[in-house]
Amino acid sequence: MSSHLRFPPGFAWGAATSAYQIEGAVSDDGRGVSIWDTFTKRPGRVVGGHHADVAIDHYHRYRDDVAVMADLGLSAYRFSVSWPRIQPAGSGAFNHKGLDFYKRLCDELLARGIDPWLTLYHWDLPQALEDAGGWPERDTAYRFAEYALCVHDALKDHVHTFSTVNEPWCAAFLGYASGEHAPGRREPDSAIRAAHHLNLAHGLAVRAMNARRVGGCVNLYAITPATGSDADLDAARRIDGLQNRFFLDALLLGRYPEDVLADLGMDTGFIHDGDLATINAPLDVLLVNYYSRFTVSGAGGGKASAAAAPTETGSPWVGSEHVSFVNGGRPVTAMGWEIDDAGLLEVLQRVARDYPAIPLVVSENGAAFDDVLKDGRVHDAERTAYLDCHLRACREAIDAGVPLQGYFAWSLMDNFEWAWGYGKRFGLVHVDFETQERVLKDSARWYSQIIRQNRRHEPTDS
Ligand code: PNW
Repeated sequence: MSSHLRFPPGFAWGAATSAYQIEGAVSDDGRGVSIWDTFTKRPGRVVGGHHADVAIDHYHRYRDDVAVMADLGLSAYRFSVSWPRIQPAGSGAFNHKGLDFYKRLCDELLARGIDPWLTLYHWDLPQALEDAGGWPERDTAYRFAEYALCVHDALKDHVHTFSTVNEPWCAAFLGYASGEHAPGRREPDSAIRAAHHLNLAHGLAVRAMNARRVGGCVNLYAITPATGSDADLDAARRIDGLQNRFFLDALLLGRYPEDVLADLGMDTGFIHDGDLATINAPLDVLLVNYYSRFTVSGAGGGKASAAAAPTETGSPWVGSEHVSFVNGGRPVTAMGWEIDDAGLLEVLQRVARDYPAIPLVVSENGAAFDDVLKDGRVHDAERTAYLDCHLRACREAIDAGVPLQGYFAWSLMDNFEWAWGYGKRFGLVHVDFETQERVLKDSARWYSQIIRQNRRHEPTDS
């Protein structure tokens, strides 16, 4: 078994989740309303009309869930804090009961030797801030920095790494351009403003917190032109620009890519002098979420978006709506996402090559498959194969000199998969959404062995 899946001592072996996808308990202990609470109640927005009022009840079951993590041997757990639990109205009073939940969670993790990696924003904006205009409004970025400072001050002694905004691309373009995600607006120009304000929120928060260890998080794709034609090369440049460089260049170089701004051709008066210097705050680590590769064409003939949305949506590709996504011929997951571990190696090497040196972690990687629970087992060999080949890509990246310091499987447990509801299972751990019973899938057992082989020689583990 995988004898050469060997990683350097101290490598973070993790799994990831996010608050809205797992917690439930949407009215407990003074939590306010988030845009996902509102969005999921609107007809036609989420498959099956699913919402996450209960989700997988992690808010009440966190002790058992941490015990599962300990069983797996995880050395790190990446979770997010629900902003409306901490600040129900998005500004003004902080709710100590909300902070206490995350303190209890961190205490439990630390008692089990698991490092808490805290994400401040995984898409659950307080509804009151959306009512005031949401991410297209500059003020939201300032509100975020206040919230971040509060969480930091309350949890700084508990948390290993703070990260700011999970996947700003999704929050901006699925939330405000395609409308696939909350708040479900289809306003291309607002989405660009949202993207900038999410970047600004990141920079303001990093500077406000002055945390011991802080990171930013981006979701990166490998991108290939369908052919060598000028139209396809241009399509690849555009999609790479919007998906990858708009965020990487801002966070790590302190500028927006000129070609992307030119493609957009919009008034950029909302980008103030000094914003990019703020955004380019020094980071200790970059969190990279990686799932797939896009093959793109400028000649038409493909789909309007790679991640086939389950509901009626617009295009997330502001200013490049003509680009189409074609079949790259690889096997796909239950999401229809092509499996391409070479893309992960490519993405990691690209960041290491094109940007100032910064430690990296793969902060999400994983796959949904049509799991079957039978006799207390889930034989998800496809997921194991997915994790195995992507971990090999991580190993190759390290061999090639990429400063990769950890890997977080998405996700620890089956959960609420956004616009897809409960129909797509990404977990290492199977969850019965009626009884809330947790069962380790075969992939979890396999991952656990890999972790144990690697951690055997760690000083802290002996
Ligand atoms: C990420 N797309 O979401 C998120 O960080 C997780 O919360 C989520 O569960 C996971 O990946 C699996 O989907 C994405 O359409 C959602 O390109 C949609 C897209 C990408 C990432």
